[in-house]
Amino acid sequence: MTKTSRLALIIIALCVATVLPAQKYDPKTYEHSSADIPMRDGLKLHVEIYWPKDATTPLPFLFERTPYGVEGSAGRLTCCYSDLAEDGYIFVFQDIRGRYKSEGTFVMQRPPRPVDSPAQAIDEGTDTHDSIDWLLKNIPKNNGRVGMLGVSYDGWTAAMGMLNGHPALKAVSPQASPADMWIGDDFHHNGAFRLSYGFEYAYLTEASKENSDFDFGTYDTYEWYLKLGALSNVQSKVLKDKKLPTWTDFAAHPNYDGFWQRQAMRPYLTRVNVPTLNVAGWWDQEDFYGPVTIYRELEKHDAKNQNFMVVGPWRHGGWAGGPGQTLGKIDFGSPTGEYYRQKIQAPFFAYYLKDKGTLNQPEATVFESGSNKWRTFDSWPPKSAVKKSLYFHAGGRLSFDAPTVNEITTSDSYVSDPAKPVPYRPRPIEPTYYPKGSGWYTWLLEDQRFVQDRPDVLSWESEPLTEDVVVAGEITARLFASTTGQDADWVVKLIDVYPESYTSDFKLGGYQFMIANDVFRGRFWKSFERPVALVPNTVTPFTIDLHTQSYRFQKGHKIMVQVQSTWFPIIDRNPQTWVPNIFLAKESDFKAQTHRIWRTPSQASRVEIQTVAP
Ligand code: PG9
Repeated sequence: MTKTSRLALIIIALCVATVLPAQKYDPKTYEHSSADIPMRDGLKLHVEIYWPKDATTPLPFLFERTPYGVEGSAGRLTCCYSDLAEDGYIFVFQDIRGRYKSEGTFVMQRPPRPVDSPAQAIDEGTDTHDSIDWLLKNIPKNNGRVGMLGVSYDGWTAAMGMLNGHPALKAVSPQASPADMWIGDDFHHNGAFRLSYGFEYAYLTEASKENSDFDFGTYDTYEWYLKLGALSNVQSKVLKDKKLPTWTDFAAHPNYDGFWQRQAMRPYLTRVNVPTLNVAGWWDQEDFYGPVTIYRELEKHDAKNQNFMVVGPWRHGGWAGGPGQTLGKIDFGSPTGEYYRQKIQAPFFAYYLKDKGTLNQPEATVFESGSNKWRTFDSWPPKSAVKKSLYFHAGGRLSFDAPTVNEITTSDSYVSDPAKPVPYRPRPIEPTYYPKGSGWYTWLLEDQRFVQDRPDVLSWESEPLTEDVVVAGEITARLFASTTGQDADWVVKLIDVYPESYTSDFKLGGYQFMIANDVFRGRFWKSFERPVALVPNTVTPFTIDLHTQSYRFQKGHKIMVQVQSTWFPIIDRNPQTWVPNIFLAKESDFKAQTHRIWRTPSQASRVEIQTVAP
């Protein structure tokens, strides 16, 4: 924080001191106690509670529920919540059911109980409700209001907390909360299984009551997963007699069936009636689909205009602590995380929980990377956004002009071999959460030149731009593709190619910076519920949601699109022959196939972007 902004905060704090006892945060000024709170079914959930000992007026609660253990949560007041702590709250951190010191059984993303359930039936919503009831009655000097926040799993528990709408719950900030684990968050994207994340996370949370890392016994997990072979070997050769419920569920539910649909948040969000600050990071390697989807769904019935969205240039949770100025090799020009915590998050909770100030929260606050500026809009995507298409052409050219009958060739092809998959980040690929450092956190910002010359990665590149192209809104790939096989994955990446001679940072000359991406498992092109085999050598249309962005491609830069069919081991290998369930595929089912991307006037493969005027 700069001296001036620190001073400004102190001055604001002094101004409101007559109303509320705001104080400069000092960990020593907080008291601490623990409790085990009884739930409606008699089981107890453990909490750690911190409150400012010198508070002279009643304070609201800020409540976070986590599967990751609450011991030592005092550290969170320093690393992440210091701006909130300066304002003064009663912080409560809870171990969710079945984790660490809480009783009961952990269920990965336990779906909400049916509406006609008996009174004793539990879910994360009832656990939140019962905990809030208890806190209001048992913790002295509270002002009767509660806020919830958290990142990722903790963001999801905050979102689930809003479904049961305890009347004291007055403001919620679900941050990077997953919304649908099959369509677009941690475990699958468009039906393609996120192998390394799914396996390692299931082990982390289900191998025992407290976190435990799987021991690969090797540094480069690319090698380990490749040697593993077919997915069925995870149970038979790795886990053997050990059962991880989530792994069993992955294998039993390869399609978008009732299991995943019950867990997905979209249908439940109509129940929400509480101010909501949705937070996401443009380079979130875990849950970007979730927060944007939650915002969008809540917006459909936001009659009171109390549903907001903030997206910054962050990795998963990158806004929660630290300055947030750089990520990987990219410098975004200002401490965006600090800005968010001081100027957006703290005022949001202070307004709804403490009646402090007026709320000037715009509908959508997005960081426009490239120009590196915060922008605000009264809708997202902006109403003024205009769709443009980046078409693929012969000779690896990309342009805003559609292909004509005069193109020299009408398609590009490559052989994709499941035995030699394209790494999703440069090897060695450390275990996802390797404690001594892992490229996981910044892999979405890797320079894509590391794969550009592979024969199984196709690239189309524009001429240097003669003026800025400003993306604000949705990005969608429309591929027309055929394969010699019966299934294929399609990975599409939209890339900003920096000029070769990049004077502001010489090391970034020619950098291929991925600004949007995703994978689509071909068998689901007609239906996520009922996959079908692709017909060999037949052109099929695939629509791939590359999500939303706010990005300025600057004059002199080039735009590139890359297409490939493996992204290993974040995505499992597609056998490319027809098997009803890839989790049961045999080694012999995996075959190299030739894939072809078409670019004729009637089958014009392209990436559509929503743009606003430069
Ligand atoms: N991405 C993690 C997660 C959330 C919810 C379910 C499963 C995984 C997390 O960071 O908490």
